[in-house]
Amino acid sequence: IPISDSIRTGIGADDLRQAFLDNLVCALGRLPAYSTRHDHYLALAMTVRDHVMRRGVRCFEKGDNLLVRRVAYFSAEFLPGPHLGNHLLNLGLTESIRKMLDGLGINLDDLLAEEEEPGLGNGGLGRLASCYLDSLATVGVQSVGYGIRYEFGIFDQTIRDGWQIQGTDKWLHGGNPWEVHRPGAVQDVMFGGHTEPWQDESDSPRKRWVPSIVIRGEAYDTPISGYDSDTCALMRLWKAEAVESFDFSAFNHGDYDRAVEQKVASENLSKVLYPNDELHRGKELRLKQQYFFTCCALQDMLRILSLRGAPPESFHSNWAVQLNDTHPAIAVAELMRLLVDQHGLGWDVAWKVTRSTFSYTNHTLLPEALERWPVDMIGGLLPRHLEIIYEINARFLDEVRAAFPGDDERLARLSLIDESGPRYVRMANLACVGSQTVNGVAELHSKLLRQTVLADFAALWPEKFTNVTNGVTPRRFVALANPGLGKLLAKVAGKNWPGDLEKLHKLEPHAEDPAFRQEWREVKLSNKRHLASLIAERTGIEVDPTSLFDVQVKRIHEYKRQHLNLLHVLTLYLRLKKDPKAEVPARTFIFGGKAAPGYFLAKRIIRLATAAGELINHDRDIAGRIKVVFFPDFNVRNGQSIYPAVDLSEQISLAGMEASGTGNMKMSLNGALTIGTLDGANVEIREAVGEENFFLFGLNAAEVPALKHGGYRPRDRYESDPLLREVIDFLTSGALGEDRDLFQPLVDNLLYHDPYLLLADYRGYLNAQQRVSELWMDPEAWTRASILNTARMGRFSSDRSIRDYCQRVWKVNVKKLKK
Ligand code: 26Q
Repeated sequence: IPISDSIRTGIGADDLRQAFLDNLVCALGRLPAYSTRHDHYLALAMTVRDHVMRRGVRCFEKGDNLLVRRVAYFSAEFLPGPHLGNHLLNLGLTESIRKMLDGLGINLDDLLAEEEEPGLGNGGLGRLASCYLDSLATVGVQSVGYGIRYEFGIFDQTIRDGWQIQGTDKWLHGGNPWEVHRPGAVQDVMFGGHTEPWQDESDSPRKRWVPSIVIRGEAYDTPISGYDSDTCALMRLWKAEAVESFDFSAFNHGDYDRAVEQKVASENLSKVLYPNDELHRGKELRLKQQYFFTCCALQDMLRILSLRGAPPESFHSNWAVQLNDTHPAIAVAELMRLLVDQHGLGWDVAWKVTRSTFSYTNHTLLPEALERWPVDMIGGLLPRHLEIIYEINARFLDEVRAAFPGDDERLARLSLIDESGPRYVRMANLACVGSQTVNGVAELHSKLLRQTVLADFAALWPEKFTNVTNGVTPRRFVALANPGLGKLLAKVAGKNWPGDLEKLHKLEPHAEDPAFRQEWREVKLSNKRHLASLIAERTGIEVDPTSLFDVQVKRIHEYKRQHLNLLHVLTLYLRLKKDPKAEVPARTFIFGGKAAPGYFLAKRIIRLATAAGELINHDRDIAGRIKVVFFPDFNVRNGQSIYPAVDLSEQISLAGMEASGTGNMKMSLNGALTIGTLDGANVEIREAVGEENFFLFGLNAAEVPALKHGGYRPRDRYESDPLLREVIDFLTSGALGEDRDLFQPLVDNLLYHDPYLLLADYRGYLNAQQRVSELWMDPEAWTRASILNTARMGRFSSDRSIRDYCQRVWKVNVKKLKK
């Protein structure tokens, strides 16, 4: 049966209108006269989804005919952001849809505002996964993003009395028009029980897993369109359900309570996203989630393989799997189990297939973030996997012994099992051993990975290691978020710039043109006006759109050093109080980001930002020359309103701590200048935009361990620097609210531990901020630097990252760029 065209996916004005009204009436059952804005949003989303689905189905058919190798991106998190506007941009339908709706008296922007974003991730890692699906579709790679359909995503943040309050994310409550449930793609997932030996027909010894629990995975598909492309990626998320036979057997025996309990326990598996990033706690439910989705995904991939008529031995030529950090690393053992136990392959063949399938991306050097699971927990939940992990380990350690005879310490470090105390399975080691390629996410990070956490693996297999610097999609974060800038870019770089971001280099000569600079400033100012009105609406704070917008938005973490930023804010405040004539250009400090609910100091940092705002924003002596805003509920949608309005991008993590950062790229692409350390991708951004267009400060990654091991005493810095002493004392002076003890924990941490070396970098940061103020007072020079930032950031498109992965990691072909 051919995939035909129809009115449903026509692009003429009448087709679009008919499709929209049909969806409103036939699919939603609404009387147009009584329909609500939300109904209109749903009807439009369904109309647009039809277009994307048709592409998706055609593209899948082509991939199967040509037997192309597909990419499966395994990630416990995705943060796609609102879909509607993005699809319209990708399909080139924005204007015709707007006109069609106008004809019905409906405003497109109102409908765009109706969409709830899927907050199925914590931050950078989840957003990166979504940028990559966008780029996979754009550069024409067949791909599936496999993950979990959390019923409750990352919490909603509100600020009450200056404190973060967590609310429940209810993204599915208004209905989700973007997903399609696929009852045909259901999978069973086993847990618990024991294993037992058996013999097959040829008398070979085999193992069988007899589980104590089975849970069902239901597939929900969300199509992800590409820009100017007929390829479409798929995000396939798994929802946990009870297996009916199980409840019914208990139910039939009259054990109603047990049946219900079983059902609830099963469904709990995909209920909620864990809201902590960068801190690993050995929570069993989290391990269940990880196994659940990778097990569903691998079985699904084997099913698709057999639809192609290909044997399981050819798994790796049909699929490349990318592990987004170690969260899905249990998949290495699971694929072995499926190939050996279910499909009867010999160990050696299965191991070759497995190792040729997986690649592993590391996103962190923080030791507290490295995943380890108690051996007993894995043994209880996944007894067969523990056996397989032991077998992989035994064979691997034989290999190591041959390469490094007698080196027992090395053996202990490389082992998949940490035996230094209670025994743990080290997921990063499992991922390294089971992968073809291992990469970090920025040049510096990849280098440090090879030198520190994964040094032993890098010594063993240097050729496995590579770097792929992160990127961001210019569709969502420039074209959609900043249409004013988009228009300007189209004029000088051609209208296809979002599909070929290196074209932005064409901007460079225009940096010298005063008339162009004027236009550039007007775009920025208008974005800042828009953000100022959002700030007023959300916080009640009035800010001056002509002031310097100094922005730090990202998860709240000590290593990201939002509190260093706040020390600067308060230093400026104290200076203005003492010397009202001081030449301090007007600035608006904007903070945003969620703190993990159990992260005490992160919550105090938020409280410090709001306390600084309460004090400074109302101080008559300051008269609005500086303002401090905490923008609540930073997420993808809010990011799209914030990034275009940034003048100064704060990227001030302690060197060696931020694997890459991606907000740094989003801001600089939108014409912000960066104040930052030599950390993560900042290093490459500075190289790209030119050191004269970047405000550098701080220790570098080599100096950090040197200082720490040399007996760093933060208290000495405090004693010897009067400005520093003044500002630290101010925190507990009572001026920041009646409760003097509020910030004592932060102060104690800084004075007696200072693990992220704020006091060491304080002076350098102040000096860099002084240079910022000076350049800001020369608007022409500032604008020139701003234009050059955008012009030179083309290499940070996620399209480039994906091309790198295709070449260096997955070995799949991509479309050539159009001339
Ligand atoms: C692990 C185990 C149990 C519970 C939660 C987690 C968990 C969840 C999320 C651990 C880590 C994360 C997220 C990490 C993350 O977002 N890392 C960021 O990844 C970005 C994309 O590569 C980088 O740009 C950032 O530098 C890095 O911090």
